[in-house]
Amino acid sequence: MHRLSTLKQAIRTEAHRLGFTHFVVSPAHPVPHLQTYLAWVSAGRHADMGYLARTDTLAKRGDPGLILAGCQRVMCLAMPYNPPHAPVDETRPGYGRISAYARTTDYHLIIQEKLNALESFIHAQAGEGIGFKSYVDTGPILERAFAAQAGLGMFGKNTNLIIPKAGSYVFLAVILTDLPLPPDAPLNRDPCGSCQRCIEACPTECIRADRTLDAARCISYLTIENKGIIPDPLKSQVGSWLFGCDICQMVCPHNARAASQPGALGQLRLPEFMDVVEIITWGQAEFKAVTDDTALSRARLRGLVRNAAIVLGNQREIQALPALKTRLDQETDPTIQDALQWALQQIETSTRDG
Ligand code: B12
Ligand code: SF4
Ligand code: SF4
Repeated sequence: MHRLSTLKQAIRTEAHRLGFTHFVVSPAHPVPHLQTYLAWVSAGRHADMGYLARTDTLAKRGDPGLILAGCQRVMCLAMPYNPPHAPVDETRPGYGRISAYARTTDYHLIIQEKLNALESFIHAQAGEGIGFKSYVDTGPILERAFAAQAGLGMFGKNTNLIIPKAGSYVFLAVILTDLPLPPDAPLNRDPCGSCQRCIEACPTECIRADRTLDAARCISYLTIENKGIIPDPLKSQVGSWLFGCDICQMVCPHNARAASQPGALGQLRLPEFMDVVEIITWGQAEFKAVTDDTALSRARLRGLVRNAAIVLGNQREIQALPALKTRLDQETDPTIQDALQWALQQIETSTRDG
């Protein structure tokens, strides 16, 4: 036991050196809050994110031993990213907003490399025979639930994991292992009390009372994961969000003092507001040049052009009419055509009425 406590401390120190600000260890069994997850999926709240409901991934979410034979612990790590700077209601005509997490080189790439380095460190310390499987975001594992179970933070009403004093602008990562490191205890506190700010501020009212989301209505889902047409009533709720949404975190008092983070995720590569008229004119080459190796590449060109049109429609941006019309003349993709037509209609109606 003593040897494992010493090893755990050495791993924590190395994790900090690699840029993770928090490191805790959770037992792998039983899986925390699995029933909440299963009920969420059964109710279809995962929208079109089919990977969340596949039978094989459901089984793995229920038993980390199906991912790593003999899995005993889930090491949970957090790495903060730069918070948004402009106020929550700031709109810049002709510009769309991108969520704070997406402004550096894609965190999946950076953090996975650091997880590999941490695994190598543990192998060097404790022997090559130790089993690992690490994930950042993309694995079939309830990252937030394990992190909460080991006291890394607490679930807020906005469903994000909130770390005391640090807030929620953090990425989570996990390393499953067969090494029986001493586990950490949960915090067992509610970070919210009577606060409801995120629920009141969410434009699409998708935050549910049981601390889950109706993902189909969340702007983050609509602008990133949803590959098809955004329903008209939700288009207006997207506001100026070009990629992702930070509103429920921006209004959260736990993030009031979130500090700019130096270093671990590298330089900011994208601005907080991007020129959406320009994006309307983009082809694959321009898209690739700007978004390569950033999280924005996940939306693909068609997603980003769709979102840019919706932002312009919401802003009633008259200057954008020529670009929108030119693109519509050339466009063959029905999802983009729909967004362009909607934007033109919004702008033309407002010009007529105003
Ligand atoms: C699918 C997904 C989404 C979906 C659905 C989000 C959701 N809230 O369910 C969409 C596309 C909308 C999304 C959006 C965002 N996401 Co996302 N997403 C995921 C992903 C891949 C799975 C989440 C999931 O399983 N959801 C289903 C719900 C039911 O499960 P859950 O989130 O674990 O929720 C648990 C709690 O509700 C808990 N619970 C319920 N009641 C109670 C009560 C108590 C007291 C407790 C303790 C727990 C509890 O039980 C649930 C089951 O574990 C995770 C990575 C991962 N593998 O976990 C990232 C992840 C959650 N996303 C992340 C981020 C950064 C975001 C965005 C901020 C990005 C952005 N700026 O646009 C937004 C935030 C939106 C929001 N308010 O949640 C981070 C969150 C970091 C954090 N501090 O929490 C994660 C962990 C990725 C990462 N590795 O860093 N995301
Ligand atoms: S990310 Fe935006 S749309 Fe999604 S729950 Fe938070 S405020 Fe609502
Ligand atoms: S805004 Fe208030 S209710 Fe929402 S997560 Fe933060 S503290 Fe909780």
